[in-house]
This record gives sequence, C-alpha cells and structure tokens, in this order.
Amino acid sequence: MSLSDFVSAADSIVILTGAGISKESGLQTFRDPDGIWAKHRIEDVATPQAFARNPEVVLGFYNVRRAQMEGSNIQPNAAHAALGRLEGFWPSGVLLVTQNIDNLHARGGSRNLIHMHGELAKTRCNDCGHLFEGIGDVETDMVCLFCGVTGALRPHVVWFGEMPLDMDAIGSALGRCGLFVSIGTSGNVYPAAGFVQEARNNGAYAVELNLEESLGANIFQEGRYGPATEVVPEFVDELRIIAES
Ligand code: BV8
Repeated sequence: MSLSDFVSAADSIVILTGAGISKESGLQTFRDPDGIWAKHRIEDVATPQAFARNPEVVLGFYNVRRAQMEGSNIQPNAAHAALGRLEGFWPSGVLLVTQNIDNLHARGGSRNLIHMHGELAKTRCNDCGHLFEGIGDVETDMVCLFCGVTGALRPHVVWFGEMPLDMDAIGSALGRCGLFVSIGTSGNVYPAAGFVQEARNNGAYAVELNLEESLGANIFQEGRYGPATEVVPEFVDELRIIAES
C-alpha cells in the first residue's frame, strides 16, 4: 500500500511539529539526553509560578534561547523548507501547528502557521497585554512602552499550566482534515499530544515522522523514522506526486 491509497488531493492537511524538526538547525530539543530539560527544571523556568517567584531566572532562560535563535548560524533546514513548499502546492489547504517557539517555520516559507506555545521573538505586557516584536533581551526593570507599567514584560510563551493559543482554530482543523502528520515531537506534552487521536476520531490518516517512535506511535497508521531533513522532504515529494496526479 502507498500513501496515495489513503490520501487524496481533496484532503486538507494538519501538521504538528515539535523541537525535533529544529534539531538539525542547531537548536536543542527538550527531552533528548543533551536537551533543555536535562539542564533546567520545568518548575524553575517554564511556569507562571516560577516567573512570579524568580523573574530574573525565567527572563534569563529565555534571553539565552532568544539570542541563540537569532544567531546567524541558526537557519531553517530542509524539513522546514519542504513544509513551506507543501503549503504552496497542496490544493486543499495545509495548517502547520508548531509547539516550537523558534521562528524557523516562517523563515522556511510556511504562512498558514499557528505557534500554539507562543513565540520567542515576541514579548507581552502582563498588564495591558500589548505584544512587542524583536525587543531583544527582556529585563525585570523594563517599562512597557504601551501602558507605562514597569516590570510587567514577559516572553509571549505558553508555560506549563497555561492555555495554549488558538485551540479553537486547531480543533476545527483537526475535525476536517484528511491527513494528520506529526513531526519531531516526543508526544509528552498535552494537549498537543492528543491531536493525533482527535484527528483519527474524525477519520484522518495519521503519519508520524520522527527520529524514533514517540509515546503515541501506536496511534498512528504509519510511522517513518529518521532525521527530519531526510524523512520530511521525501514525504513531501510523495505528496507532490499525489497533488499532480
Ligand atoms: C495546559 C513553551 C491547561 C515553553 C511548552 C492532559 C491534558 C492537558 C494538560 C495536561 C495533561 N496532562 C498534563 C498536562 C499538563 C501539561 C503537560 O502536558 N505536562 C506534561 C509534561 C505531562 N500541559 C500543559 O500545562 C499545557 N497547558 O494544559 O493548560 C489549562 C486548561 C484551562 C485553563 C488553563 C490551562 C501547556 C503546555 C505548553 C508548555 N510549554 N513550551 C518553552 O518552549 O520553553 S512545552 C515544550 O514541550 C515545548 O513546546 C516543546 O515543543 C514541547 C513538546 O516537546 P517536544 O517538542 O516533543 O520536544 P521533545 O524534546 O520532548 O521531543 C523531541 C522529539 O524530536 C523526540 O521524539 C526526538 O526523538 C525527536 N528528534 C530529535 N532529533 C530529531 C528528531 N526528530 C526528527 N529529526 C531529528 N533530527
């Protein structure tokens, strides 16, 4: 059986990505042995309670990651570019939902893109809610240029215990897609890890593209394993043949 036995050009596509798709661009994942959670505790740097308790530590954690992301050595890789191409040729719509807070999907050409866990390049005022882009390091004594409050600026990032963004749009896309593809995620974090079951409940064909089996591997009808820069372009090339047939 081939992909074309399960997917037609009439199917809309929802793609979920995680940190694994950015690994070959030089950004760390979370749960690999050299990952972020091997060096930091979630409770210390990625919860609202951590920010209230020790804002300098939390802001410093994201300032370091933002500076790394903005380094000239960090570029979109072949997997990001392949997903950008897919959106351009697929006739029935592609929604890319990423758990990542880096900017590599947009730089790779994806436009119909939801950052469900926020974006490192954006800063939000906890007081007035105004969003700022590209203001560099965020410090505790900074003044919000929109409302004038001091010390209210935080990364526009969804911490554990906070509601991910655009969940209604994601839910309706999962309800109507014919193909769900999960790329570079371990399936540890909810509600993202539950999307595959939601898509399958609505009749979608579900494929996992990952370095190794994720926690939810058995829910997918198909799994292809290897580095994202190899398996993702191959998969997108197969979709191009379906789109052009
Ligand atoms: C919420 C931003 C509720 C910060 C992140 C059940 C239902 C709902 C919630 C929960 C639930 N059970 C538990 C929860 C709570 C919690 C949760 O899921 N906890 C887990 C740890 C058990 N979820 C939440 O708190 C969420 N919020 O539920 O709110 C609510 C309800 C009402 C009102 C208010 C609130 C919010 C979760 C979001 C947290 N923020 N990120 C930051 O980035 O600093 S999560 C964080 O984990 C990142 O976003 C990351 O992307 C995400 C998932 O990790 P992965 O991307 O999968 O990365 P990982 O390292 O784990 O895996 C990488 C994979 O890539 C591996 O499989 C590896 O093999 C592969 N790989 C490696 N190299 C390559 C590769 N693949 C291909 N090629 C390669 N080269």
